[in-house]
Amino acid sequence: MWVITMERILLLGLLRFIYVSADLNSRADCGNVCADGWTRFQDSCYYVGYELHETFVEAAHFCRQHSAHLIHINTELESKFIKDFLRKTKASTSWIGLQDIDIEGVWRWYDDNEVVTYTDWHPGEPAGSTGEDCAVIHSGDYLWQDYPCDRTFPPICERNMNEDLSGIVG
Ligand SMILES: [Ca+2]
Ligand SMILES: [Ca+2]
Repeated sequence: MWVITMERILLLGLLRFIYVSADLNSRADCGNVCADGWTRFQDSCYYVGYELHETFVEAAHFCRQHSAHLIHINTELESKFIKDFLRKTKASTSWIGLQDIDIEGVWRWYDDNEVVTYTDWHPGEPAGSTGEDCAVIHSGDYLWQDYPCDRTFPPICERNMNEDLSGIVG
C-alpha cells in the first residue's frame, strides 16, 4: 500500500513537472531549452528568419518583437557556431546586429551599443563608407560585409537565456 502511494505521488510530481515545463517552453526559453524553432548555443537561443526580407531596422524590430535582438557575435566560438549553422541550413545573406550608422567606421553592436572587438570581415571589408552602414553575414563565404541598411535580408535573432528569464521575472 505504502509503495503504491509513493508511486502515485512520484507519478503526479512527474506529470506536473512535464506540464509546467511544456507550458513555459511554449512561451519562452526555460532552463536549458530554447523555444520551438530556436537553436541553442551556449547561453543563447538563435532564430534565422529565412523567409523574411527586411531592412536592418525592420529586422531589428522583428527580433525585439520576439524578446530577442539581432545577433551580437561576442566571440570566435559564437561566430563559428552561427557560420556552421547558416551553411548547414543553406541560409542566404542575413543581417547581424552590427552597424556604423552614427559614426562612420565605428562599428557598434545594435543591442547594447558596444564597440565591436571580435570581427570576421571578408578581406577588404567593410568597404562601403557612408553608403553602407549595416553588416550582413554573406552567403558566399559566411564572412561579414557592410551593406546599405535599406537593403532587405532575413534577420538572425539572438535571445540570451539569462536576460530572457530575468525579463519574465521583472
Ligand atoms: Ca552573442
Ligand atoms: Ca559605413
